[in-house]
Order: sequence, then C-alpha cells, then structure tokens
Amino acid sequence: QPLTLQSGALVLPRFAESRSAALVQAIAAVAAVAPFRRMETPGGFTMSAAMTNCGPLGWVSDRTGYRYQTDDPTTGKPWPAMLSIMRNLAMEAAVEAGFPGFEPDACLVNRYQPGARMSLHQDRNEQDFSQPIVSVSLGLSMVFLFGGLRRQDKTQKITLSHGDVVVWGGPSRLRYHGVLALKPGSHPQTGACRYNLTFRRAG
Ligand code: MD5
Ligand code: FE
Repeated sequence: QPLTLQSGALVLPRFAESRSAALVQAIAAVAAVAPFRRMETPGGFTMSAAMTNCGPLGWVSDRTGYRYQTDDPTTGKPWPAMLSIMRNLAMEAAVEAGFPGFEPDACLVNRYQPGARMSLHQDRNEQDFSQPIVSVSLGLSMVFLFGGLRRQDKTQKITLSHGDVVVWGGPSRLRYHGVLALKPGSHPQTGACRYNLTFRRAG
C-alpha cells in the first residue's frame, strides 16, 4: 500500500523487509572490500555518517568537492559490484512507483551510528534528474526531513523504519532533505545502527 508524500515521492512501507537479512549480508560483503569511512566535506567538516559504495560509480566527497568516480579513493580499486539482490530490489521499487526504466549505476551505502545525522541538502551530482533515487532503510528507525525546492521551505518529518523503501522522483527529485541524529538503540539485524542504501543513476 504505497503512500504518496508529495508529487513523485512514494513510500513503500516494509517493501524490503522480507529481503532484509540478505541485504544486510550484502552490505557486509561490500564493506569487506570497500570499508566504511567518514568522508570530509569541501568545507573541511567530517561527515557523521560513514559511507561506502557499490556498482560502477560511487559517490565521494573530499576537500575538492563532491563527485562520482569509478574507483574507491581509500583502496585505489574499483568499487565492488552491485549485488543482484540490491539491484533487483531497487528496480522493482522503481517499477512500483512508476519509473520502469530505472537502471541504477551507483549504490551509496550510508551507516548511521548513534548521534550521526545528515543536514539538509539536495542530491544534484547526478547527470539526469529525470531518473529517480530509490532509498532503502535498514535497522534502527530514524526521522527523515522532507523539505521543498528551497532550503528555507518548511520541512515535513517522516519516520523511516526497517525495510521501508522510498522512491524520490519527478518533482521531488530535487527537494531538500536530511535526517535527524540517530537515537541509541538496538536492532536484531543491524545492532546499534541504521543503514540506508541509496540507488542512483549517476552517469
Ligand atoms: C538517507 N540519504 O536516509 C538518505 C536517503 C544521501 C541521503 O540523503 O544523500 O545519501 S536518500 C533521500 C532523498 C534523495 C533524493 C531526494 C529526496 C530524498 N527528497 O526529495 O527528499 O540516508
Ligand atoms: Fe541526499
């Protein structure tokens, strides 16, 4: 029972739940090759969420800016492949939300530990804003901030829980968004953290 937040933004509650154990395993396999790391921003801050990537392209940030690249700057090797369990889930969710042509080439994996957050921002490092972003929440719940097209627009708070999938497309593709600090807790599959898989068509 999909739930429309705003035009183009669709929540698929628990869509990934039956596959969550396999997804958590897939994250561990990715992180064994491309370890989680906290990236630096162009402004000189260290992000509180730890990140890694899989797929042909990975999102990175450092003092010189934000970008997608084929190699992991930590290891100098290509990012690990996007496992089919991840890719299939993203494509099925996109179909469900009305984006049948979605073929992700990047999966950013965010790991939030207690206190980690993500301040209000837009995702605009991708080539084609007509392609949606599919995001999958695993583990502890957290409060997501869903804003408008201007930073100062009012934000809506939404709790995203284990297995929830959100498809951000159409007029919602460029909305400002962020996540409030993760509260301490424990989840049977992920322990003290929340993971978010963010599938994009970057190149
Ligand atoms: C997260 N990650 O929960 C979110 C999920 C990021 C990030 O924001 O950049 O890694 S993706 C949320 C998203 C993407 C594109 C548009 C909108 C939200 N939106 O219109 O609100 O870790
Ligand atoms: Fe974002």
